[in-house]
Amino acid sequence: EGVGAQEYLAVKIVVNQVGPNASPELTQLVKDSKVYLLAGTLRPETMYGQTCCFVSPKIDYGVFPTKKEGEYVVCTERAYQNMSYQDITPHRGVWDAKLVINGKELIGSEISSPISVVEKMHVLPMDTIIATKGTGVVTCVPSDSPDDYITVQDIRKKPEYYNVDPSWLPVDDVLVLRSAKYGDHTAKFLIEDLKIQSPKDKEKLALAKELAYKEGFYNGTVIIGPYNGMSVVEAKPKIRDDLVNAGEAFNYSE
Ligand code: A2H
Repeated sequence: EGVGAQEYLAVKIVVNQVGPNASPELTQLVKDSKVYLLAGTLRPETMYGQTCCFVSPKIDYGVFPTKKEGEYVVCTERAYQNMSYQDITPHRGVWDAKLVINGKELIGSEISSPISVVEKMHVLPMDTIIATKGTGVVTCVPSDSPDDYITVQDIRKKPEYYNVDPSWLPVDDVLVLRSAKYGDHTAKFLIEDLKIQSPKDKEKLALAKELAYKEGFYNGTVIIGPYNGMSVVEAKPKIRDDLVNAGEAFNYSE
């Protein structure tokens, strides 16, 4: 664990329909209740550009109750346990899951996030998700996250290797931020500039992530939505608050 607390935004992504790998229990729960994937992000200002959502086929997730009757969120037990001490869950210090599922069960699910420009999205696999960070669920913003961009590219190259139906892949990237250094498609710029070939190029991806983050935050401008034209520094808390006030996200720290 690092020093101090990291302020995450947990974004609630609606599961509309399960994919081909879902168990009968998960299928039934999604039919009868509201089930959300809980994506942990540090970049709320990019959420207009979500095009899919990633889970890891190597991670087990819990489907946990929220404070609302008949509503559930999917995340790692570790994340939910953490939340259970932040007055976010029904009972402090209680983290019993309704269901425990492997990430594979979720892949191919049909999902949506009201703030995203893309109406119908799917769940895709990301092997580099770390079980001990965030919620274990990563919402995909290929315009501004080098990790997300290269992961989608890799799946596009060899969908059969990933067991992904090509129709689940996002069509176009949605451009949301502009910077003088990297233009309107920061992730693509950095992936090409640093010649990153695959999600396994760890060191280069760490550098790309660092460069993207700094430029996006300090010199970025929003180019979409209600804050079009505003600096990222100004718009970031506004977009975060809008999501929280709409009930589509909540803050938590870890
Ligand atoms: B970010 P930090 Cl547009 N494993 O959200 C791997 N990556 C994870 C994760 C996990 N368990 N949990 C969260 N993340 C990702 C948006 C975004 C993010 C953009 C650009 C950069 C970026 C859309 N994906 O992250 O190591 C999540 O992706 C780079 C900083 O704690 C989360 O924010 O800084 C970020 O990594 C948290 O990683």
